[in-house]
Amino acid sequence: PHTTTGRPLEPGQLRSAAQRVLTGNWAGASTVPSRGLYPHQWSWDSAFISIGLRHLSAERAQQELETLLRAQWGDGRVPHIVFNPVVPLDAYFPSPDFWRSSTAGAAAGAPAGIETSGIVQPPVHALAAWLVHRADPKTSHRRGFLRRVRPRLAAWHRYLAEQRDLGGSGLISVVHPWEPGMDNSPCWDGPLSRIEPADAGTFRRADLAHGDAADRPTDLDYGRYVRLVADYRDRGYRDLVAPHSFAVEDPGVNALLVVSEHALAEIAAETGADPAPHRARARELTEALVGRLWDEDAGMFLCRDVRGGEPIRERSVTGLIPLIVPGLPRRVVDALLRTASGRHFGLGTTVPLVPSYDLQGHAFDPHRYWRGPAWFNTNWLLERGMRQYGETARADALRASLIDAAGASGFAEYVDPFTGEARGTRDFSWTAALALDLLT
Ligand code: 9WN
Repeated sequence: PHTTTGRPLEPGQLRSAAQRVLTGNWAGASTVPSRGLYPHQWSWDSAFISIGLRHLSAERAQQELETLLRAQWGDGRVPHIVFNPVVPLDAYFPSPDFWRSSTAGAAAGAPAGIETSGIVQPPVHALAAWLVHRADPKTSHRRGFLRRVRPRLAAWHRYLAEQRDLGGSGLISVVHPWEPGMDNSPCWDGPLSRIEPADAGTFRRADLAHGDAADRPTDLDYGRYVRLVADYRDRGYRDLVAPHSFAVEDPGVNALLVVSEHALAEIAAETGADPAPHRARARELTEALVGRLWDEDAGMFLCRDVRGGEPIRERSVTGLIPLIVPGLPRRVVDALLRTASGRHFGLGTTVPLVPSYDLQGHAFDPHRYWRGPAWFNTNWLLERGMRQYGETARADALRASLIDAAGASGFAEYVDPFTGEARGTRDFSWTAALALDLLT
């Protein structure tokens, strides 16, 4: 078992410790986010994990993404969980018997031989596939990696464009708080308050067996998560048959789609296909993102409640993630950098890593999941964004903090933004993978 020293590790130690986590969490054809809390395959986790794995084994990194994409539905959606059939049903909630993808999702083209969830996560996959390819083009060519994943990635993006523009703005919407991957962000509190929670007696949370209840979403949150899934499932996981009761345009999710469209353009060019449609789509999405979600007064992007028709006035790290989008107006870049280091996020002034939520916000909690703690994937994205805009000193500082916090916390799922104290589960795969990526 991994021990937490509470002190940063030397690069050599960190590299072998990260490798140990990824090897320990490898399940044969993909990696679990964590052995206890998350014993299946998760969509955006696998994308981040493959970005680290590429430094250990190009073949495994490719397999990670291929396994996920094999569970793709006929309508193009990439499910947020691919269930491992040998894991007991009660190890994770909601389990396959709750989602019932192979039956309830049949009309949407859910695969028959494999159980998955029916919602999605942020589309980081094309970016990951491109980075994985570039790490070892020879192995990639030999295995026909890009040729095999390209049509699936294109179908995935097509699903989002055609089925998920619920606000009619050109941006995509998420229809469940699990979709943006930031489950209990205060951004969802308003839109979720309209949802009648499912009765707590009708389901059993498995997460509390592995995590401290004070670090996790509340039972009331879960009641609403369950209600939203049950409603979606009961309409056959179809998006356009009736309005979704929860629909939000999230800047982080849309930014990741932009970056993945750019990556898909590179993948198309590399495989002899036409990159132009992906470049055009990336441009359109970038314009819609800035036009619709940029908030000059906040100095950052805000989520938009599609049902209520209003911006959501909460400052979440998701509103800084668009820094990874290339070609933003310089005034937007400068404002994002100011906001990241200003009093609401405190980067490099009061905290070493960007917290998930406004340090000054009414709902801030340094321990509760996406309501304050610092997460490694969001900080990795910001580091990349800073570097792309020539902010080398800031990026170097963030990189060093991220590497230190990953090692000192035993590759925690998230950390207290002030003290760096480990919270959530340990030996968490994307923390290990992204630290490894930054070390390399
Ligand atoms: C629900 C696996 C996932 C991450 C998410 C994170 C958490 C799941 C949960 O774990 O969500 O999908 O059970 O809480 O919020 O970002 O992908 O690591």
